[in-house]
Amino acid sequence: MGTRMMKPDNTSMPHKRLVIVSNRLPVSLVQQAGKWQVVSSAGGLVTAMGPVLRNRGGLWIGWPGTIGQPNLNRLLLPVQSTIGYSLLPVNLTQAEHDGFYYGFSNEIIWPLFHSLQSLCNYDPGYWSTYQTVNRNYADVVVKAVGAEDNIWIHDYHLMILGRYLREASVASTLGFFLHIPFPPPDIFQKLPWRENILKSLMEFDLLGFQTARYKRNFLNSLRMLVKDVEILGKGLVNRIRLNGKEVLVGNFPIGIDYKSFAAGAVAPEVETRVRELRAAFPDCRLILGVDRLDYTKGIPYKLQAFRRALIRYPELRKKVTLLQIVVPSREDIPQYYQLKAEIEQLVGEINGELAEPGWAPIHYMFRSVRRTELLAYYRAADVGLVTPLEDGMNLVAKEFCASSDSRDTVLILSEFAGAAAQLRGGALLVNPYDLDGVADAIHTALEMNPEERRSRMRKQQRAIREQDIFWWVDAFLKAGTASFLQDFPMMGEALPMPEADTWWEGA
Ligand code: ADQ
Repeated sequence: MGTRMMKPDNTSMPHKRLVIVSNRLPVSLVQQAGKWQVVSSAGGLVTAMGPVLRNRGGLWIGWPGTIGQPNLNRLLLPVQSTIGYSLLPVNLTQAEHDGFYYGFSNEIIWPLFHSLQSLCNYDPGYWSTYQTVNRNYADVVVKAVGAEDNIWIHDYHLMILGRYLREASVASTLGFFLHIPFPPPDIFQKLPWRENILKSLMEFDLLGFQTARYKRNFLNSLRMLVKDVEILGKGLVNRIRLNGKEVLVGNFPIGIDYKSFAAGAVAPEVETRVRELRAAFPDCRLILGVDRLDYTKGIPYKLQAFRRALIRYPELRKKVTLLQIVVPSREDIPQYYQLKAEIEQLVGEINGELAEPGWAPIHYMFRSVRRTELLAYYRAADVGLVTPLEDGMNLVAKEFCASSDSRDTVLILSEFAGAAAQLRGGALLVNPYDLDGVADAIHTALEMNPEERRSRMRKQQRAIREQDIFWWVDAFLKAGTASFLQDFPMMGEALPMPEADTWWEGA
């Protein structure tokens, strides 16, 4: 792209090797009973990248989840033949990991990019470690790649990696995808290192955001903070021109492995578990919340909105239970363990205030659950309640719909989740800060007639099925090929994309 444009990528040519770089490798090294074990991660991204990496003889670079182990390469060797692609570990010291991951990434970028700037801790030491660690990643990448490789870098941990790669004369095509939101310019500009980050992002050839809104926020920040930047193209995809270089920027909503959720949800062991769960809550409709422990997920607001629903609509008492699963996460950061305490206090308060013999309004679990169990919860529920204050996409919302076999369940979804752009035709959209509004949506969901429930769920399932995780990988990779770019009309026009009507959300 731009000056580093790739050769046309058509079927007569071999695919270029794909190199993925992310904070974590798709496997972790863990020590169990004195022995090192390689544990795979089963996330959608790993599932979707697997076939592409295998076909292209790919490579994944990242941190293997362990500190101070000198033989990382040797320990990772055996698993590579099983997964069918190569793994290259980045070694980090404890101090590097703490300043980079807990510090800069999760005490500055995470809250700021979720528009919660009052939670940021702008420690200059964190910035210095973030640069050091991005340089460490660059050192590993530089030694492993050639000019013909396509490199796809993931997420907010590695936003300045492109700069170090270019400084080391890496000429490969560099793509970057941001999994979290990009904030509006008046929030982004609070970041002391804002120009550095924006200019570093401009070292990539292709930038991907989850939604049109985040892409627009990014472009507006560029306009505001970077001199001489030109933004070309309207609507679906844009080109950014700066100092003679062109960068392509688009929005690619991440999906899930739809078929695997739909099929998994009707497996016999899940059916059995669904029956047990329903029997455990006799005569009660179930509202389900599944969230990682994180202040962006809006769990305290959700609990309060549920309390409002029980107060505004007393007929719901003893007829409905909120099953709230919270998955442990980042508990070393003060805001996270404070949040856990706040949630537990609220659950106690609400149950204390409203419980009646044989019925507690909230059933709360703080643990990670196995996939069979998760699917059973998705299926057993009548209503999914997903109310983040801000969320890049929110895969739980999509997984809940994909697992809804009977299709007559209702999703209540925050309008501030990226997923709202695709699911707005079917989900009941709410403002998570509006406690009465969410309470009313809970009531509406429970009152809705089965026909409407089914028709709404069908719409959501179609959207999630059509733009699944495989579609997402394909869409991003296609956007980075010269053959695709050559089809673009000249700048200034609205740029057509393949499958344009399903590809992009409305802006
Ligand atoms: P997350 O903030 O982690 O991801 P989310 O998209 O909801 O949020 O994904 C959570 C994942 O954890 C889901 O795939 C879910 O199945 C899994 N999970 C949920 N509950 C679990 C449980 N109890 N036990 C085990 N696993 C559980 C970030 C961004 C999101 C974006 C994704 C992908 O913050 O906005 O959607 O990346 O880009």
